Amino acid sequence: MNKTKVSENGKKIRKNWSNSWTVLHGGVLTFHKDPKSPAGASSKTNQIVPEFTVELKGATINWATKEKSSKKNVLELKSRNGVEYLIQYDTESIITDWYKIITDTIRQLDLR
Ligand code: I3S
Repeated sequence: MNKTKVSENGKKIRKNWSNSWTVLHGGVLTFHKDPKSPAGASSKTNQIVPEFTVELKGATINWATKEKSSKKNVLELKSRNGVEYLIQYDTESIITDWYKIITDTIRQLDLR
């Protein structure tokens, strides 16, 4: 998916969209650099490098409004510690699946 951070502690950050492989495990969303992109390619190994993680406990997820991005199929993820991300993918069925699984995960974590 494509993702960018948009704000941190209420402060707006300049968008920097980049492509990543996304894994959800144990209530944590991890973005990995695409190993095929120059940023993800390692000189010695073929490993998929983790870029950053988002703890879903206490987070919120919504479809982003048009004002947030001109791209289609954009999700807005706000972490409990006040960092906001946009997540985007052109294939609607795939981003919709992510929306559902992230929503369900947040709900499950809130029940604990
Ligand atoms: O919200 P903005 O400022 O329209 O976001 C666009 C910019 O971040 C732009 O980069 P520059 O900061 O170099 O202008 C990005 O290339 C665009 O992708 C951003 O807009 P979208 O609508 O694609 O999220």
